[in-house]
Amino acid sequence: MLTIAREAAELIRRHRNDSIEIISHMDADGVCAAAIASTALDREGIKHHVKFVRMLYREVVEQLEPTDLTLFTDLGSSQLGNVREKFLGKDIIIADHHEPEKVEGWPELVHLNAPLYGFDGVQEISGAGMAYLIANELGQSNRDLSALAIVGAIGDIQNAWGKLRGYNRKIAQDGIDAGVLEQKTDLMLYGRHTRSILKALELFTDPPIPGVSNSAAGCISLLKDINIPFKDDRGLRRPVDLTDGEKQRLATELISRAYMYVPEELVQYVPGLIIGEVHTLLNEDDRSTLRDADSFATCINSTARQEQPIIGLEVAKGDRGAYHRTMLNLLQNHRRHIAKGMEFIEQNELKLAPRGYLQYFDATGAIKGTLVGIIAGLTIGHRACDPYKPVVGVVNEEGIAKISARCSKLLFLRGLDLAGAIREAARSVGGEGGGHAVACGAQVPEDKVPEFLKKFEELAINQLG
Ligand SMILES: [Mn+2]
Repeated sequence: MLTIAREAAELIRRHRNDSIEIISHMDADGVCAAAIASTALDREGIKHHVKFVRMLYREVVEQLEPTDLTLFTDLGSSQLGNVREKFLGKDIIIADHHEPEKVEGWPELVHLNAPLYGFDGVQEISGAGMAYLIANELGQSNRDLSALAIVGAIGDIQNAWGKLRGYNRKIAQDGIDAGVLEQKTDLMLYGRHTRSILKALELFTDPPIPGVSNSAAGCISLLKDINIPFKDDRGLRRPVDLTDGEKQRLATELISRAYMYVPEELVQYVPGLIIGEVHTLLNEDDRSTLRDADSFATCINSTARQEQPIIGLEVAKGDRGAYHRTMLNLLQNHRRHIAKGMEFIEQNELKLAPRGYLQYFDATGAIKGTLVGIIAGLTIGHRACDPYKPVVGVVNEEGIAKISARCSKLLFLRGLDLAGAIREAARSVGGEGGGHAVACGAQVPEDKVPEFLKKFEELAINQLG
């Protein structure tokens, strides 16, 4: 694979005075991938453009104008047929980790694809990681970009096992060696640097902790019980402010409480969701939303979800001025939209698919198609929901049903792969689907939704045996 990365780097150098375009996926991983490639090109003094697309559907590819060299990052492989029609005979590089479509390449195509070289693109390397391999071949000084590759991997939930695996570990080690990344075992509370310990606990819902998740009062009394002050003379303490001893006491307490309600067959996976590896970007301010890799990924994701990936790109490339401020505003907007979406969940009961395993909601008109996945994810932690069953959200827009599915990481650790199931179910009713094992989506014709749900549920049940 590294030989191909070197080939890609050489092709870029050969085109150094030509027009170059980077086309990347409009999600956190894709934005990080583009930021890595773009920074590496900047450092070589190579001019280029960056563009983002959601998917390389045929009509999207038709709109693209091939330049002297096009670099696709975090997409391209799984829609190689569409790309081929437009780019056959053109110099292009594809740096992707998605399963490749079985379509013949062409001599001018440099196809750097993880599964093609025996690497696991679901678990072990992301699109940003693939872009990093090329950057690394362009110059050893690009090793600092490994931190962004880890943000991309986490954006694609490649740390769902509580730690990075495979090639991602190698990339993280580059970041540690370059002094830009710290990796350590810690409580996996979201917002380690930016939230109070109280808020972080209250919002922790996977797995749900009885008396803690969604309970502000419960969090106060829990901390009191185990003798952890939630504030000090500098104000509210954050997860990172806790001493090692305090963290240990808290972890023990959270794990033992979670055990009480988790179904027996899932118990063994609980500690791995509470304690795991966390990644810190050492060049970011201690209180910045960009300090923690997971939180960094959320920031970038919020720009992509609101169709402003260029803002995320500039922030990922290092802007801490105007773009960064815009990003913080987008993040706030994003949270407002989410809060509004959750009101819908509060007011409407979840429905059940025919066999009572899938829980779903239809939020047509109430939630935008681009947010339905995030709302489905938050619904898992919500009291009206069975957290040990997947949640599906449906929004109809112009005759097309936008569907998202989420499940607890516990189910995934037990062997549920929603992405595989949703892909097959969508295909069976003439739609398309895919994504990650715990977070995926599909588009199907609106009138096929009941049929789709039935099929999806069947496939999910079969996976768990
Ligand atoms: Mn990706």
